[in-house]
Amino acid sequence: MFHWCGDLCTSDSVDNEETVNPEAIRSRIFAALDSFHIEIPSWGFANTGTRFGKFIQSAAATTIEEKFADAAEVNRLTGATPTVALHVLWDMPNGIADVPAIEALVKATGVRAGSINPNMFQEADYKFGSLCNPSAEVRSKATQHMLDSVAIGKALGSAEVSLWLSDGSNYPGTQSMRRRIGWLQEALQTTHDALAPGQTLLVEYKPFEPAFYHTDIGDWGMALELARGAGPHAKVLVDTGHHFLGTNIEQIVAWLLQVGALGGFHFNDRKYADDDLTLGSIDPYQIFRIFHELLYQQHSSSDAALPAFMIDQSHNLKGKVEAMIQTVMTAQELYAKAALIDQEQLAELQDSCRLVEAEECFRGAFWQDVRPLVGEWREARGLAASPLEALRQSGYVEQITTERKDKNARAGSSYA
Ligand SMILES: [Mn+2]
Repeated sequence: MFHWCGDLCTSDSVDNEETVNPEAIRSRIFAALDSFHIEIPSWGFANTGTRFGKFIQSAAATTIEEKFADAAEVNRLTGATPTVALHVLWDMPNGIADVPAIEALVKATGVRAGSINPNMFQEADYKFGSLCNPSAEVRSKATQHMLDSVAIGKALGSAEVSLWLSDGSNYPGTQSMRRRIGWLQEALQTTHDALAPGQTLLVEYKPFEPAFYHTDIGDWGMALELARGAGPHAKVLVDTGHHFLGTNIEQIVAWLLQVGALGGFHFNDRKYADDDLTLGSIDPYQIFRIFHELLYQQHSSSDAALPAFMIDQSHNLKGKVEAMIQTVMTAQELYAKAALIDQEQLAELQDSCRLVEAEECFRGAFWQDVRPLVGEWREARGLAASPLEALRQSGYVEQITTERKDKNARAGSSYA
């Protein structure tokens, strides 16, 4: 008789039925969670909204100090978010001159600077593109900003410079897609040449929005080709929301792992487009399938380093700190589930084309409720079993609401 649990099962001599070995499950989950870290974005704590307007929250972070404080609170409660992604425009408006201020915050909060995200969109000059702008002057300004971002990353000891390019066009024939490819290749090679040892250039793709006819890095094939052309320290970043509906994202992940080109993830969930909803809120099975590919890689190659896991979400209805903690908890739960798949047993079933059994081996892990064991892992690591409950008890959200509500009340919610 087939059981999903593979080497997590133990034979029971009385009725010759196998039962799950709780110790084996516990140690599998603990080992997976010990190596699981996920980066949180500074912009996830600030006021955001929809394309129609911002929804101001009384507790939203209004300064970089407040963003670091919120990130530190998430890390204190989850123990899994040691770094915060920074956006140069929003967090370091004076560029490299802001490095000492960030260093002071790192020292004060214990949260390190994570990926550096250049600003390639919020500038009047970038109306027709940044690195792909037909104007050589604008391209050169954008390339210089990439180099500044590399210098910021170097100064902060941050491993990734993460490029999301919003360049594209809205109408056929209005731009030369061919010439823009060449400009982009040139800019990424220049950026790559400036990387310090240990720095990685991440190239993110997106099929549409804000441009609606073509985007200059539209899919993973374009991103891969650009990364390869730039050099060995450029890799592809997969944002789970940046695909057309129905795209097999875990297959893209499998390919990028196979060719050694997967640099990182921006996790989020969506129902329709790039909705930036909470990870796993719409389709937890998809994140599980992606995690399986990563764990397969770890299993099949002992020296395989995990790519950078990052969250790219913006919550405009949920409370921001609460939603971030919920996200981290969901990521840990799905990662723990994926770690329960018995890779050897699955490979055997796949090789002998025992389709239903293979599928049961796979989805059997998904259907395990790992939450109690994830809670046990937290307690074993000196954390609260439920970070969400601990947040409620801490009074942190009430405290920041009091401190920030006047400043947020003055913030405008309109884009007009
Ligand atoms: Mn992203």
